[in-house]
Amino acid sequence: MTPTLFVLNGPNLEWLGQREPEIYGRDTLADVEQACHRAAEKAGFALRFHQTNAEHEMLALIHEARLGGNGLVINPAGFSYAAYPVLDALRMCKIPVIEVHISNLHRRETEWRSRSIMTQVVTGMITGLGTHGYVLAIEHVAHLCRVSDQLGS
Ligand code: CA2
Repeated sequence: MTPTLFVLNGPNLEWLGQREPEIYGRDTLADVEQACHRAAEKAGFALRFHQTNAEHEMLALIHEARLGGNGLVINPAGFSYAAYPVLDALRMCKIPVIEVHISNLHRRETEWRSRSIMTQVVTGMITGLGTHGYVLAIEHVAHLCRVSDQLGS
């Protein structure tokens, strides 16, 4: 069966490419989705790509990924800072979870942006590499799946 990768996007990311291009670049979310589909296909994954502004929808998607997926790439966006139910759901994941932020959280104008609470439960984080961070995250999940297959785990 083809392994499935989930790419989940949090609040306001539907505005990507239309607001603050100096921070988030000019790619739209549709561009990101296309790039993720290409990277997933190349790595032999089926892809589920979603964006939601609703915390309960994000929770449902994380549980879907955790129960039926092989890897999760998530840009929690504004959920990164205070959404403890999202943190709890990510903590339950046994699959690789890569947190992606388009901007470099540590170079932002306010200190709170660098304090994602998700960091403590994810496999790793990519921040500041623009929308290319999503593609790199997919490639890394594919790498982890190959390694765990080789180990027979
Ligand atoms: O850099 C990222 O990817 C962020 O996760 C984007 C979030 C922000 O709250 C994080 O601190 C960093 C969402 C930014 C607000 O929404 C926008 C979306 C597109 C364009 C402009 C703003």
